[in-house]
Amino acid sequence: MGLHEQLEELKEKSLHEISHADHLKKLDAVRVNILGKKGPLTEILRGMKDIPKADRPKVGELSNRVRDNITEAIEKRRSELEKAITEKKLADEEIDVTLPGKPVSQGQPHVIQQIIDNIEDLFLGMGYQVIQGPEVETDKYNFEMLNLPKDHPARDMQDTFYITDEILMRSQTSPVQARTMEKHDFSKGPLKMISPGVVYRRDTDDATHSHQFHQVEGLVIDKHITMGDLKGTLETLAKELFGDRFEVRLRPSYFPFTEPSVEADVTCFNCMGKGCSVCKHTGWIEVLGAGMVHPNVLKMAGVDPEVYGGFAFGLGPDRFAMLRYGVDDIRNFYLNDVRFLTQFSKKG
Ligand code: 2U9
Repeated sequence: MGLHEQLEELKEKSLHEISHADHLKKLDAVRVNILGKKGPLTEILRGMKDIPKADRPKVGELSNRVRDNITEAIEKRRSELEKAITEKKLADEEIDVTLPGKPVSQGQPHVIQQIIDNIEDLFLGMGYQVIQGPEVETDKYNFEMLNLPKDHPARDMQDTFYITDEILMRSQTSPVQARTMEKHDFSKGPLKMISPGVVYRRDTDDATHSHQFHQVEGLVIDKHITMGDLKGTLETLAKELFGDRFEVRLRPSYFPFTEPSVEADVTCFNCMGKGCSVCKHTGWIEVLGAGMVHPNVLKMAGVDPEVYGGFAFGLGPDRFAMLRYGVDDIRNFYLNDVRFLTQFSKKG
């Protein structure tokens, strides 16, 4: 058989193999087989030396055409196979838009955090800063700086988790205020802050006690701050948090870090002041403690009590939440049972 016929036959055979290659790897193998160095095309071309010189250009031209035809056929087949792969992929991934959706359950802030968020929003709106601090504290900032020296009987008021003699789990958020007051540059203006956070006490957990709970404390230090400013601030807090019809009354009390000290009651939300079992028939519910910052506390933070003064208050969001939602066991807030927590979902 002449080179001419061999080339024609190779072309036919190759085109057949190419059209029957049913995936890309096979097609590639076919390509290497036919067009490779050891392939039949190279082999046929080697035979060129045995034909008359005059015939060589024609055979050369034909062999080029055969090579081009084969290459073209391979490329065509490759794009057909690639297209089929893409089509199969798309068919496999087809989404049935008529299927019902799977519900996505969305989380929400913990009920205590919701209350803290409300309080933060209110005070941020009145120009206060929200400042957080360490939960592991030193004796100095948790007690000493708050007018509770080592031998002070009021230290017995709260049992504390000590880590060493000097390091402890904070029993109040007041150390955050002490640290901030110490750093504050009063020539630049007053200090107005609240410090929300978790505090720790060595209590045995029961329905009304938890060894871990939350506090939000507030502090304002400036020239000419009076108890009237304190009462006005607490009234704004009560009305914003509970509603316009709520009143605040102050009763004398004692805290080592404030003098004078007060306890603040708000109108009972249950009977609106008429007297009921929730407020033990007084018409009032105790919600926070407060007072004018003790001169010793100011002095220890490097603030001159002759020039500056201020008020401070402390409240417990856990107690707020218990009163507001009628929760009778504080431990519910820390068990994190979703059946309990989702009852406070704002999304319903
Ligand atoms: C500085 C000076 C004074 C913060 C205050 C209270 C009164 C208070 C408790 C109420 C219930 C916290 O949640 S609770 O356990 N707090 O009664 N806290 S005055 O006084 C400060 C704080 C910081 C530097």
